[in-house]
Amino acid sequence: MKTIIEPFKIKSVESIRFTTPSERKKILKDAFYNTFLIHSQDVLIDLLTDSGTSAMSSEQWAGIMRGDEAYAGSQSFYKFESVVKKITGFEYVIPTHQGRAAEKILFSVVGGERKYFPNNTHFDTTRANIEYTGAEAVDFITEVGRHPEKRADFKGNIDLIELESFINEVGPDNIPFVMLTVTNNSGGGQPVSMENIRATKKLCDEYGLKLFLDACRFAENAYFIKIRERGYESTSILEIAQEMFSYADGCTMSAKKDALVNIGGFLAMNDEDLMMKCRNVLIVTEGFPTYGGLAGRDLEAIAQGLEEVLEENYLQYRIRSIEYLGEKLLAADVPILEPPGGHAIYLDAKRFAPHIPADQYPGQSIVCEIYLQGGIRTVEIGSVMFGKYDKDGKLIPANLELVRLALPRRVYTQSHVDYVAEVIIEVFEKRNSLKGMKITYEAPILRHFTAKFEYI
Ligand code: P71
Repeated sequence: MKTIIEPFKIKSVESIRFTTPSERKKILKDAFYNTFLIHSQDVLIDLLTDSGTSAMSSEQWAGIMRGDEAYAGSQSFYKFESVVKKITGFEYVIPTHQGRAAEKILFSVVGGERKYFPNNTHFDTTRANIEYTGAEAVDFITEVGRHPEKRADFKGNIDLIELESFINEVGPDNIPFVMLTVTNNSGGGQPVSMENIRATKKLCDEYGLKLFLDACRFAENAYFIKIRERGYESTSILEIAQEMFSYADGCTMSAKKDALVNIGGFLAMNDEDLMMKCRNVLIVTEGFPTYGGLAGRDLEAIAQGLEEVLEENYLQYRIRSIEYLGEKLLAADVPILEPPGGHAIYLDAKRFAPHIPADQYPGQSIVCEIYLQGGIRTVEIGSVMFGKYDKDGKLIPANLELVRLALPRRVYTQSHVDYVAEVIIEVFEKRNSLKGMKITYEAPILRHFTAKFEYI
């Protein structure tokens, strides 16, 4: 087989800025060792997130010019709505300015004290929006999904046995719906199989529960189903996505991922009563139902991006780029979460820096060293992001201590990825000199965005 190439050519470029190691030392200190606080001009390669960082196509930019900016009944809305309906099959589509706005609206309607929302693994904003209403967010990842070193095709699957016993324990009346995050971001960008989605739907039906998808990376999930699940080899990505959504009653979506845009999201569902309640919140918080916190041009770009993301050449290149980085790191014995996920490589900080205990945030220490070494910005997805405290103020660590290298879509080329691998391998070679860290400031909610750190 020949090299899988980027299925695009570059029309417009953006310079990236080189810094020296001593400059980076100062920059990192001034940012309190939190990569969210570094200015992007001080970053050479930005792997902080794949969210809102995609390169748009010339067709999307053309859509930006075509955007209809009417306050009500914009043409761009109807175009957006028809693409979302084609893919998801849901009756009602509510545009929002990003994924968490969809979550905020939905959970403010269905959440509240003594309510429970099971998921394979909630991402941080979903968990935060649920907990903000007083409800509880609970994760039921399968056993294999808890082990970064174990390979399996669908490590994003929800554990249906645990889910069922939980439903019986708290009672189905206290569960407004079950969620599945495709792909499972906090668990390593791992896909959920069609079989698991179907079985979750069946279980939900038995208890009269609804099922919602957190669909941010639905196309990457669909591609994994195509290449890994029996019976889908010759099914199109669109048809796979349609089947995935057919088992659900609704979805939340951050268009900043698989809709290949820089801003946007939506909420979609079949239940008319629920939609009306959500729409009322939308009008108060986001805007009129035909723009929902976005400009008409944003809706055009999303509509076009949702078509492009279904192209198989694109998804093959996308998934292969991540796998390529993973292979380079594995060849140098760098411990990563296996197999590589859909949008990112996750370093396994517990094995990378075993001398640093969880309450000294090994992932954060690795994140800092990667920046110092090569100007690459990554993010900790471990006890900084998901850690909690017990009543004595002792850290309850996250299940996994990970460092995420998220690849923006269509932005970096193979030589960028080669450079990233070289830097990570250099950091790994001097791992024994990595030092533990402590938090000197933290906000009460989503602390990772603004936390300040120091070396111990
Ligand atoms: C990611 C993000 C964006 C992010 C969020 C928090 C800290 C760092 C970066 C956002 C997601 C997501 C899933 C599965 C909902 C959202 C919220 N991910 N569900 O991975 O991954 O979407 O950002 O549009 O509000 O870097 P939003």
